[in-house]
Formats: sequence, structure tokens, C-alpha cells
Amino acid sequence: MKRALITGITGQDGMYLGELLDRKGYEVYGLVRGQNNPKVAEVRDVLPNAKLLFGDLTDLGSLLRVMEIAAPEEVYNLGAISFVAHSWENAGMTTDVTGKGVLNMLEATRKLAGSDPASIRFYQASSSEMFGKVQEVPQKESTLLWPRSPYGVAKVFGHYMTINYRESYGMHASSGILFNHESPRRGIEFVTRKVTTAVARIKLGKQDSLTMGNLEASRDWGYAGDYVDAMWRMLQQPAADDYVIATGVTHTIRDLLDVAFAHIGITDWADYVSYDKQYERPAEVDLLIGDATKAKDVLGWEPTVDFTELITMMVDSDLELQRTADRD
Ligand code: NAP
Ligand code: G4F
Repeated sequence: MKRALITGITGQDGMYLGELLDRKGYEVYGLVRGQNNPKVAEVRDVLPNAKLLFGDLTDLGSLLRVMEIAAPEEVYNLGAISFVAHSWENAGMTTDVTGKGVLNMLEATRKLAGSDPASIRFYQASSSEMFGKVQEVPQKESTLLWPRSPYGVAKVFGHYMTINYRESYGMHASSGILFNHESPRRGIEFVTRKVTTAVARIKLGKQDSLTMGNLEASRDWGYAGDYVDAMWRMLQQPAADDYVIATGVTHTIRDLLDVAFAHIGITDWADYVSYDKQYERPAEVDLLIGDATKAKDVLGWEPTVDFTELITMMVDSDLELQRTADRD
């Protein structure tokens, strides 16, 4: 039985990856932070076989202890402060967790691997947010990075640190440059889930309208269940490398509103959506569209869920959640 450690197991991707590894017969360990983390109950429900260990990405000692207990063959470093808007208000903490946290995990992995640095395979959750003010369309592994947020800058640090540990110490350390991926488990602070939750509530008469920021930005949105499969595939390769994971199709926030509202029978959503400057960002990433040719050629990876399927899946899930909340 292979053993894997997932940091960020309480997050969207952590839960999907935990399920995938469990199905593949892995013994799954998950890093959980905080003394009374409210997500623990949900993780225990979704992943009853996973062993949860307590620690924090900012605390190297805790990571060394967790690594020793889990003794994993594969480490998936998904833990991060991941909400871009939040990163301007908490730039220091974002740097500590999303940036330096990667270095801490690499060090803990290197320490446990000892004289055989490649014996533990390491995945780093890099992000298309690193492309920021995009220097090329579509974006691929070699595209110059130009981050536009403290989160993006922290991710660039983690990305290059991962490459550096691979080149300096011969670690089997790979970075997945993942474009936006969503699901019914997406946090409600992110734009897709904010819209699908509001649309479900509008349909059920629980809410009249929603307030949004920039509707012109474009994102390359895929399904989280597909994207965690790409993470696993990266760690099964004989040599570590970096891969863009994306659908290659981009949509604006307006398109997102079109699809979500159409699913509840509303074709003109203008009366339901208002603008609030508070949701604008100090610097915006205007256009993301990824070229995942390398992942297709080397990993045999391709997305299986398109944009319309993804958003309608999320609206349906939120309708069910909202109805269940009424019954409880
Ligand atoms: P998420 O739902 O926000 O999950 C983030 C996870 O990080 C949570 O489990 C959170 O724990 C954990 N975490 C936060 N601070 C921590 C700390 N100090 N120590 C240990 N764990 C900590 O994010 P996601 O969407 O699953 O994304 C997973 C990873 O991929 C993140 O690194 C994200 O930046 C990256 N990424 C995501 C996307 C995307 O579109 N989803 C795209 C590219 C890259 P709590 O539950 O306790 O807060
Ligand atoms: O859903 P978002 O908050 O995601 P964002 O900033 O693209 O970041 C996500 O994807 C990254 C990969 O590129 C990850 F690395 C990161 O961890 C995270 O998962 O915002 C998407 C777009 C932005 O352009 C934002 O300005 O939606 C725009 N937007 C417009 N109105 C809004 C809103 N975003 C949010 N969250 N809320 C709004 O009301």
C-alpha cells in the first residue's frame, strides 16, 4: 500500500485528491491546521479512511513531525492561503503560508528522504495566477511569469523553489501550473461558487440579487475532479517536471452569469446583478487561457467536463444544498 501526505486536505482539491488516492488503494494522510478546525468533520465524512495529522505550513517543526509519522512516498502540497483578493489585505501571511510554506514542505521532505532525495515524490500546487499580466496567449510552461497579486508573487516563489530543489538536490519535485478549477466543493468566496449559490437562492426565492466586481475578466475554468487526476499523473512519471493544466477555453464572468442564470430560466440577468467597487482588485489578471499540450502528450491527461457542464453541475448542487437547508 502506497502512502501519500496531502497538505490542504480540508480544501476543494484536497478532498477530491484524497478520494482519488483512496480509490487507488493509497493510505492517505492529511495535514490539518488549527486546534479546532471546523472542516475536520466534513473531511472525516468524505474521507473516513484518511489519517489526519495536525500541523501548520508556517511551522517547520510540525511538518517534520508529520512527515515522520506519515512516512509518505508521495507528498501533495496543496495547502495555501488561496483567495487572491484576500492576499492584498494579508500580504505577509500569504507570503508566509503560500510562499515560505512551500520551502518548509520541501525541507521536511528532503530531510525525511535523507540520502535518496528522489525517494519521496513531491507535488507543488502552482497557479496560472503566476502569469498575471500575461506575456503570451495561450500561456504554457515557458511563458514569462508576471504575477499581479501578493498571492501570485508567493506562488512564483514556491514554484521556483520547487524547481530549485529538483535541480539542487535531485528531488523528484514537480509543479502543476493549474488554471482555475471549480466544483460544488469550491469555497463560496470564489466567483463561480458565489454566482451559483446566489442563482440557486434567487430561484428558490431566498435572495433578490447579487453584487459583483469586474465582469470583463476571462478565466480558463475546468473541473477540480479532472485536475487532481493530473496531479497524480505527474508523480507517476519517471522524471519530475512542470506542467500546465487547463482546458484551453476561456470565458468572461459575463459568460458565467449567462450560463448560471439560463439554467434557472433567466436569460436577461441585468436586473439581478449590481456592481460594487469593493470587489475590484488593485491589479487584475485580465485574461487566462492555458495550453496543456505537454500534459496531454506526456501525461495522457485531458479535461472531461466543459464550462457549461461545470456551471450547471454547480447550480444543481447549490439548489439541492439550499433545499436541504430548508428541510433541516
Ligand atoms: P482551498 O480550497 O482554499 O484550500 C486551501 C487549503 O490550504 C485548505 O485545506 C486550508 O486549510 C489549507 N491551509 C491554509 N493555510 C494553511 C496553513 N497555514 N497550514 C496548513 N494548511 C493551510 O484551495 P484549493 O482550491 O483546494 O486549491 C488547492 C491548492 O491549489 C492551493 O495551493 C491553491 O493555491 C492552488 N491552486 C488552486 C487553483 C484553483 O483554481 N482551485 C488553481 C491553481 C492553484 P483550512 O481549511 O484550515 O483553511
Ligand atoms: O474566482 P476568483 O476569486 O479566482 P481567481 O482570482 O482567478 O483565483 C483562483 O484561481 C487561481 C488560478 O488562476 C488560483 F491560483 C487561486 O487560488 C484561486 O483559486 O476570481 C476570478 C475573477 C477575477 O478576475 C475577479 O476580479 O472573477 C472576478 N470577479 C468579479 N466579481 C470576482 C467577483 N471574483 C470574486 N471572488 N467575487 C466577485 O464578486
